[in-house]
Amino acid sequence: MNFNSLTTNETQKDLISIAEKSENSAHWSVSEILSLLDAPFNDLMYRAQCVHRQYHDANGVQLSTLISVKTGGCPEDCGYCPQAARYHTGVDNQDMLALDDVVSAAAAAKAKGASRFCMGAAWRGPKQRDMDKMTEMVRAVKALGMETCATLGMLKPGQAQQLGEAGLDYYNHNLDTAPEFYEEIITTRHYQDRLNTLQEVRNAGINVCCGGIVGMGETRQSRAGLIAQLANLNPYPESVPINHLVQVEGTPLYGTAALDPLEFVRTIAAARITMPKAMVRLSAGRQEMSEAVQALCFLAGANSIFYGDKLLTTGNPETDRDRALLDKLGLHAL
Ligand code: SAM
Ligand code: DTB
Ligand code: SF4
Repeated sequence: MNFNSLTTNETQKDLISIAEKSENSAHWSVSEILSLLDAPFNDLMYRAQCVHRQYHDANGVQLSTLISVKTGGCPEDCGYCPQAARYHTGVDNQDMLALDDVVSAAAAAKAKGASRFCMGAAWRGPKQRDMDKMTEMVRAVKALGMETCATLGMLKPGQAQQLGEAGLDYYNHNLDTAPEFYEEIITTRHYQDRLNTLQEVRNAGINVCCGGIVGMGETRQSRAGLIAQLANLNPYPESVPINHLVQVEGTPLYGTAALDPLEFVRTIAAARITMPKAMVRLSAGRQEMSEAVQALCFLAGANSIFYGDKLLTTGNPETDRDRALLDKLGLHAL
């Protein structure tokens, strides 16, 4: 399907048939998603809004707060990441946070209006002693009445189940990019490793939070390839974080040519159309984004953000600023 060769009415008809298809969670080819990304911007946004309003509160935004429970010193070589030990980024290898500190940060996030608390660790994957501490943290945060999320790297058989038994609601594990571009970004693990962990999470009955990063020098085709991978997971993830690369000095991806912000917006719209029931999170990169671009992301179907002054090691807009933006746009916290 080539949207550029169609009249506006034909384009809209085709976009509508794509939306109908998405309801049935059918298989998405990379070229179908590329057609979405290639569509006239207004048509794409219109379609994304139609899907969004069919499945979600049109003006609701879910707020998740992040904490890094184990920062730096990671053995992996992810080209975007300031926490990889091998890059000189000024992020040091730190000890794991104490339980009390995590619980008080979660309580503070709840008091500011966050509904979910996501605990991240700079590991290839957790060791058994880490699992003991993590399950304690999950239990304690859950006891505050918050949704819990963790992102700890690759999981071995049985580990997801332990987290689920402790009360973990979501596990975040990103595919990051399309399979063909993956090896240019990460060599210390494979795409299939990521898919295996996602399957462990599914089998344990934990909600899947899985997305990727754009702005790493990938092509539009690779952005389509990432969305296809996510949309074709069966079932597709409940939560889809779309991160804009935060360029950190010292990482291999520092200095990558800037992505046109409207490409980011298009990627959000494609995620919304192909994964209609998912919460699509406008994730990393908001601090560097104008309010106008963020507003377009919400219009494209993003309905979740990271809320709190920090992501894991890099900055995020101040909560007061975010509150002001939500107010200005007439959006409310879910
Ligand atoms: N170590 C675990 C792992 O990689 O699965 C969990 C933490 S890791 C920091 C979580 C995710 O953060 C990565 O998969 C990546 O998508 C995202 N991320 C890391 N650095 C980033 C950056 N500079 N810009 C945007 N997203 C980033
Ligand atoms: C996700 O997709 N994005 C978050 C969260 N999951 C863990 C992480 C963003 C990290 C940005 C770089 C940093 O702050 O270190
Ligand atoms: Fe380690 Fe995760 Fe960073 Fe990769 S993204 S270097 S696995 S902390």
